[in-house]
Order: sequence, then structure tokens, then C-alpha cells
Amino acid sequence: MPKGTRKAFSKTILALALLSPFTFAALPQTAYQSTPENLKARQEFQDAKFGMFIHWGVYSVLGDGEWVFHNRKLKVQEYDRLPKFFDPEQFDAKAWVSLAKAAGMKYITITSRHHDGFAMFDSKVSDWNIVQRTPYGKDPLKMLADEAHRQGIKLFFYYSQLDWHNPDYYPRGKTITDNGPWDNGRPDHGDWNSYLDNYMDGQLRELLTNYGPIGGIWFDGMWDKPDADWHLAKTYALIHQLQPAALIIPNHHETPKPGEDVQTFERDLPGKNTAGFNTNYVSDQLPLETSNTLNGSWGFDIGDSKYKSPEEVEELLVRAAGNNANLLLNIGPMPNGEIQDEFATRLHSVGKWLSRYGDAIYGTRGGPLPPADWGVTTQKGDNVYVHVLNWNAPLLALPPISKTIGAARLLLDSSKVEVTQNSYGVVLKVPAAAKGEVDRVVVLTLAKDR
Ligand code: JFZ
Repeated sequence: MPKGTRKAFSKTILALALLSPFTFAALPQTAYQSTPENLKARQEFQDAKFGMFIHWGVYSVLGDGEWVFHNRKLKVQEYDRLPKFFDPEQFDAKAWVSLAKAAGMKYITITSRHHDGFAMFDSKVSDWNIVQRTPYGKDPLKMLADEAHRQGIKLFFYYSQLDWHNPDYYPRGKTITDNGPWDNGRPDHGDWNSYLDNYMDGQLRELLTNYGPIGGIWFDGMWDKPDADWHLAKTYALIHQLQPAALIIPNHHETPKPGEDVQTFERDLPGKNTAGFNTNYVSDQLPLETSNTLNGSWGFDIGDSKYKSPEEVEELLVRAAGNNANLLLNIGPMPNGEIQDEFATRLHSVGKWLSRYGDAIYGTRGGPLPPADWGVTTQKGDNVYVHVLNWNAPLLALPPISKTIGAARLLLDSSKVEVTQNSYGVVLKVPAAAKGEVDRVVVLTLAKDR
């Protein structure tokens, strides 16, 4: 390289070196580096596998789901009557947390506010909250957080960024027209920046300050205005600054953005899009989660009796685990604070089942074999768990597993399972399923590499 060129070259390098810190400063999103606490929390989240989702708000009073404000095209002044009837005298934080634990669930994600914008917690940012507007007058999230800490279960807050009540949620999103025009009486102007920076970030600050260590924030509603500037970098930085281990879990149905810690899929296994609004992109970096309902609804629906059986829930959980994902299973408690028996009995059955099969689920990761119609595999340490969900022949032929299988046994009674392994793959002799047996789990112990 001639001398002049070399000089110009090194000048360019110098300029680039000087420029780069500024480039990163201007793009805080790309600079997001998760902290060690956050990475540890992600591992614990993946180990947890099974969580309880709770949709509960003033809408529960009407027994018609959490979208009733929108579906019935109510006016703001009409919806404002609803909190006066919310008096959950049967609410018992201990009973809720105990039920989650009995079901084998390791975390709870509850609506701190849904699309009606009504804060189910003691918020100073606005009086549109449970303490100031309801006869109940107390903060159930505080009671739940204290009880969750006592019982050693993580609590996450669902938070709707979409708001059907606050005038500053303006310009409005697609939910104002998707059901035919809905003018609910708000003025045709508003301060979007103030909504995000003061109202929303103010409430998030409260949630991450007043409730002890929180598992994370489960965001929902960005899909209402997919092209808006949601000030995500600012909001995400605030959360990670207040609680570095808190996980940001956005239900925006898009490819994960910088600062997000978990990719969640609504009513679908990762990469499947039977619901019609999920993305096919599956992160190979972030923990995965899939949410689903125990009947057909999220919020309490008095006319919904389409309960999933314990067996269906168990299969969902196993298929989620085999896809390297958690299952977040929803219940909508009643407005009096009780969880209906149909939910409680089913959850107890799943918990009983998990006490026998949990070894093949908790703490595992998906694979090594791809999920298939016959079933899935999970793995932990030297063990591969083959979950046979849908296979009626005595022999099950699997694709190759790269390591040598040292032993094969049934999880339930440790009885030996016949296995052959060659370059074509692995053949297992699986015992017939007992009546009602959802999952036959064969544990393959891999030989140590020499
Ligand atoms: C959202 C909420 O609207 C719903 O009430 C519940 O909280 C659920 C967990 O999350 O559900 C959605 C969100 C977006 C679409 C559909 C359902 N969408 O874009 O079609």
C-alpha cells in the first residue's frame, strides 16, 4: 500500500472508531445487551415451563369477556358505571396462588390493566383504578404479589399498551373501526407522547417499584397501531433499569425487537399460525412461550362451557415443551373473586399428572428430535425424554440421535424398554397406552462421550 493511501486508510479507521460510539448512542435499541441477571431469569423462565394466565378486571362483572367495551360499542360514560359494581369479596390471594401451585404452575401472569385501561392496582397516575373507583377499594395485585413471594412463585404483569379509555391514546388504532365505527365519546385530539411517556411509563414505574421483584411485563395491544412509534427503547430501558431481571414479553405477533426477552405466541405453538395472526418466525435466541385458554375465553364469560379436558391441557403442555416453549394457560376468575370449580378441578388433575410426569417437562429444553405427529422429545442433562402422544403400533422408528443411547426405560415405573440404534435411526418398542394415558414417556440415557 503506497504511503499516502495508507495514511488515508488509517484516517478512515480512526474516523470510524470515533464515530462508532456515537452511532450506538443514536441507536440505543441495537445497543441492548442483556445483563447477567436478565440472562439468568431467562433460563429460570425456560425451566418453569408452565404458568397461569389470569384475565380479571371490571369487565368480569358483565360475564361477557374482556372485550365487552368494544364488542358492545359502549360509550366511555357508560363503561364508567362498571367499576361501581366491582366488589370481589371472595378474592383470596392465597387461594389463587395455592391453586396455581397445585396445578404445577411455576409463575402467574395477571392483567394489571387490559384494553379498557382500568388499572387493577393502586395507581397515582390516574384515578381510573380499582382503589379509587370501586367499592372494593383495595389493591389485589399487592396482595397477590405478597402471597406469590411468600409461596415462592413468580408474578408477571400483563399490561395493555392499547387503551380504549384514555383520550391521549390518539390517533386511535384499528379497534376503533374493525367492528364498524365505534365513537365512544372521546375528543378527536390527544397527546400520544404524553400517553406513552407520562401515563404508561408512569404506571410501569409503579408496577416495577411497589410490588417487590416482578417476573416481567407481558405487553399487549401494539398490534392496534403497528406503524406507530411506541417509544419502545425508552420504555424497555426503564423496565430493565428498574429491575434488570424483569423479562419483557411482547404479544405483538412480530419478529422480536431489541430489548425483548421472550417471544410469545398467542393460541399457537411456535411457528404454527392456526390463529391467523401469529408470525412464522421463531427465535433461536429467546425463550419461547405459548398462551392458551382453559375454556374458549380470556376474561370471565358466563356462557362459555367449552372447557379443555385435563388430557388436552397435558398434551398442549407436552407439545409446548417439545417445541422448547412454555405454556401459559389462562383462566378468567369471576367478578366476586372466585375461580369457578370447572377450572379448579381441571387444574388439580393436571397438577396430579405433573407430579408423575414433571421430570420429563420441568427444566428441560426441546429436542433433540423435531416435534412430529407421533409426539415430541425433551432433554435435560444426559436424558432424552421421548413423549409418545399419538402412536398406536408397537414399534416406533425415530430419526438418528447423534449420541450413543446407553439405556432406555419407562419414566413411570423404570421398566426397561427395548431399543435398537443404528445409522438409520432409533427403534423403540413402546408398551401399549393404558386407558386415558396421554403421554408414554421413554427415558433415553445417553452414554458419556469418551
Ligand atoms: C389479545 C387481547 O386482545 C386479548 O383480550 C387477550 O388479552 C389476549 C391474550 O391477547 O388478543 C389478541 C390480540 C391481537 C389479535 C387477536 C387477539 N389480533 O391481532 O388479531
